[in-house]
Amino acid sequence: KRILIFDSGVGGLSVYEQIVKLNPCISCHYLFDNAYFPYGELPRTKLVERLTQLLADFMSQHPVDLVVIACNSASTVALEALRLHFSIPIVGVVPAIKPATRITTNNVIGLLATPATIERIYTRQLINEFAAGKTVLRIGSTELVKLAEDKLIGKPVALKDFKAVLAPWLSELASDQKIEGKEQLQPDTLVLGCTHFPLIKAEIAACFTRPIKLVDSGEAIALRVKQLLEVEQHNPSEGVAEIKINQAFYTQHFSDQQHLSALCHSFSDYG
Ligand code: DGN
Repeated sequence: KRILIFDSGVGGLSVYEQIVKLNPCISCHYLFDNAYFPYGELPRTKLVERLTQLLADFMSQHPVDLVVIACNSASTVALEALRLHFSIPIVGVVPAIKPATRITTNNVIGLLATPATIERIYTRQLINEFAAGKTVLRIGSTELVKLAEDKLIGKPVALKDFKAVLAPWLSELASDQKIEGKEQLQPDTLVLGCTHFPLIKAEIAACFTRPIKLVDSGEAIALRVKQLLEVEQHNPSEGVAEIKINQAFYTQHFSDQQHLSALCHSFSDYG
């Protein structure tokens, strides 16, 4: 079985890692759209159009059985359109709000994502549906995405830059946390709502002096891929071959045995 994992940058590698752990026999293409990075800042119509073209173009040359949109910024806005356009299963990655509601003990959850994911109607609906009665605080950050990219290509990253982003959640007594004279509780659980963020889990955790739980969607996605591929084995898909366009994007094929660190190496070589 062959799958395509897609992101605008290297963030989807955190999802790739979980997918191959649970599905060791599949073979993966990893496609990332550097030309339009970061996706968090693109308008909706542009993003849908770009994704549809890229995927169609790629799959016309490399047929796959399933696609994972390993990007919350893209999945929260384009999933429905992509599922309508393509006939193979398309799995999206969205913030793990629901699992976080089962993990929090003080009922305060912090959602950390790109500014676009934070603003999406889809994200608001997730919160309304699954986190009723809980407090969900939000930080949207492109800076953290850049720090994750830097870390992966081996550039030094400083903890103070992470702390600057997470500052609103680092102090128990910050005056801006007071609501009607009452101190608002700080999150005890953070949802990593961007696929870049599991790659900087250690740095995020190191910013906190209190115990903090970090939740991401990687494992759930890996499980979903496994279920869908099992079904697919009984109903083989035809693959898709649609419009052929000629746009600048980077693509590389990896064998199933390669590990994340080897992949990252390939990426930095790739430029
Ligand atoms: N990794 C993407 C996400 O999960 O939202 C964000 C990448 C970007 O384009 N900023």
